[in-house]
Amino acid sequence: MRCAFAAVLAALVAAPAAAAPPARLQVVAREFSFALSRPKLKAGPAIVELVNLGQDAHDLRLRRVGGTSTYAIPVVQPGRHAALKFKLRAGRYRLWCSVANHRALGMRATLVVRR
Ligand SMILES: [Cu+2]
Repeated sequence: MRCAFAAVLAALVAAPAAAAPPARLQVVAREFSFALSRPKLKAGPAIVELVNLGQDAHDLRLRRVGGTSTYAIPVVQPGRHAALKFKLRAGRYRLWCSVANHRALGMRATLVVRR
């Protein structure tokens, strides 16, 4: 029994870095702001969760500065949340809400993704 446990432990320790869990970012939306659970993430797969603690519907858009593709979490109703997995390259990302004029009202943020 003890040997089997040691073997499992050794296998876990030897697991390649590719098996590392994805980075996680939680974005809390309110009128009219975004609060990020962390300002920086490590590049690679990331689970981004949008939590709507406001009274209006909100969505989330992410775009790397200098990049051409925009990642999106579709509209989330008040009191609800949604999460999507993205593969993020290193760089600086702009985050915003694309509903009505929410971006101009303050629903924007910056995220740094490190190598
Ligand atoms: Cu919004």
